[in-house]
Parts: sequence; C-alpha cells; structure tokens
Amino acid sequence: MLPTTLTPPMQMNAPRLLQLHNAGTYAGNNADTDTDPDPDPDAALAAEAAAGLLAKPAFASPKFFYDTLGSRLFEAITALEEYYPTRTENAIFASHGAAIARAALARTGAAPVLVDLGAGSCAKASRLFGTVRPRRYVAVDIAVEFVTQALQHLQRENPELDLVGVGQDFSARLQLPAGVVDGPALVFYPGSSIGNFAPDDALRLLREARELAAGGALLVGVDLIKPRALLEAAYDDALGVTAAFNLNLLRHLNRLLGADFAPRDWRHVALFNAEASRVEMHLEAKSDLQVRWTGGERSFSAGERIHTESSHKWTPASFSALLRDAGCHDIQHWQDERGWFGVFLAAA
Ligand code: AVI
Repeated sequence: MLPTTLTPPMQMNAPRLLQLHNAGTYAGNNADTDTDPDPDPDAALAAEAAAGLLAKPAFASPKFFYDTLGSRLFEAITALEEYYPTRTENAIFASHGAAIARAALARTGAAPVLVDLGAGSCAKASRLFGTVRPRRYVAVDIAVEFVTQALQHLQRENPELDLVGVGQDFSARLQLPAGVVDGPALVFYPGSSIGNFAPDDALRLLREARELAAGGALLVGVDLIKPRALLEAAYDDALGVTAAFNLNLLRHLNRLLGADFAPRDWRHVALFNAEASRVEMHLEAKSDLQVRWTGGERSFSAGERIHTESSHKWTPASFSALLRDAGCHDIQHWQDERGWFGVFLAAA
C-alpha cells in the first residue's frame, strides 16, 4: 500500500499509478484508468494455474515464479557465477551505454517517453535517465506493490521527472491507458525476458510494443545461443538457487490454489532443447503421487513433469528477423566480445 506519510516533494509530485486488467494486486492512489480492472485477479490466476496442471503434459506459467520469495530468489540467481545474462547485459550497457542512447535518440527524437516493460526495481531503466533524458518514465509490471515502492524511491531521487506506474500482465496483451504514451516512445525490455515467450508470442508482444512506440524505438536485451554446457549450468547452478526458484513455484501454487504440493517430492530439471533453441525448466515427480487443490486433483507418475519455463535463445540474425516481422526497421545491436548476449535497438 502507499505510505500514508509522504514527504513534501512526494505530495507535490507523486508517481501516478494506474491499474489495468490482468494486474496481480493493486495498490494505487489514482484510479484514472480507461480499462476495467479484473474483478478478481486471483481467481483468474487460480483458474489459469489449475488448467495448466490438468493439461497433458502439465505446465505452469513462469509468472508463478514471482511471489515475494521467488522475486528474491531471482535476484540471487542474477548474482550467481553461472548465470551470465544479467552481468553480461550490464557490461554491454557499461561499455556502450552512451552509443546506445545516442542511437536510440536518433530514432525517437529528444526526450521520448521511456516505457519499461517488467520494470521491477526500475534499476536498469533508471541508468538510462542521464543519457536518454526521458520526459516521462512509464514502469509496467504485474508486481504492482514492488514497482510502487521502486517508483516512490525514484521520485525522491528525481523529483522533476514525470513517473507513471502501470500494473499489467502484458504476457497476455500489452496495452497502456490512453494518454500515457503521447508521443514517440522508447520501449525498453531488458534482461532477456523476451526469451520467456514462445516465438509466436514474442512476435505478438514486439508488434504491440512497436505500435506503442510508434515513431520511436524498441530497446531489447536478448540472450544468444551458446554451447549447451554453459546454458544448462546457468539454469542448474551448483548452489541450487535456480532449483529453489523452480520449486518455490509449488509453494506459490499451494497458496493460490489451496493445493498440497510437497516441494520435497519434486526435482528441478533444466535442459537445452537444441531443436527449439530454448532452455527448458521442469519439475519432475520423484515418485507416483497425487496432488489436490480446491476444486481439482491430479495424479503424477514418477518421472512425470510440469513444464515451468522456456527460455529461448536467439542469434543476431534470427532476432533481427523477428524484429523485422514485427514491423521494425533500422535495426542495430551491441554484444559482448564472447557474443553471449545482445542489446537490440530498432526503429518502431
Ligand atoms: C527472467 N528470465 C529472463 C530468466 C531467464 O533466464 O529466462 C528467468 C530465469 N529462469 C531461471 N533462471 C532465470
């Protein structure tokens, strides 16, 4: 919830918070939205989770990783030796940030609206403030309370900047309230989260992002194909943090669905599916077992899996082609010297 005691600068210039359909939880002060909020987002999420558990093979959307503990475990993953994407993307921005910002502004014009998809702590986008000098920063995230806190902190540091938070699960559809983007935008999607979408869904999201940016640009962090051993180690680290992150999804489903998953009965599996060019994470039943939840149940045989995440890996050529299919042009990318990660800029 928003704090009740705001400092004077916050009262004068508080971030605007908008709720959209599909938002997880909402803690906003200005309900000036043009879209009906989901009447019971938890019930819709529970129905979605139950449908995945009943499917053959079973699956769970990776969004169910990110309860409070899951978000912390993901933060821990980004610090692991084996998990190279965050560190490599940061290094690309450290080396080429000024050139990336110049190239972005050449496509958007000065002072674009900066739209940050999956903003989280807003840390990555805020590093662009000095060079991109956006006239408005729009943080979009399903984790409304988390992003609210981040925006309040940012507003204290940047009292002049127009900040807007939008609670939305854009994995279903990216559409912001009218007026939030009122000119050329730079739509920023870092962290290789685009890889968590199947190629068709990634194309749909990039098309929606391009429409949103209209006359501006997209800036997207993309994980690139590399040897299997490096990929599998990144998703199955020696300390077991990624295993805990995967298993924590079961605790989240227990709360959301009233289910009785025992995480000890399941093992973490991470494998590179070369044909589909993706790392897959699964939870595998260690023995025959029965899982019950409110309004449903399912038996799993030993070795049966729940597919929890796919993390698609691209080449510079295949991702550039995807951007072109989405209607983008003037595509440019920067990568680290090992060619492990790419930051792609494209005119929208
Ligand atoms: C958020 N996303 C880009 C991460 C990835 O690499 O696909 C999530 C993750 N899953 C396991 N480790 C990290």
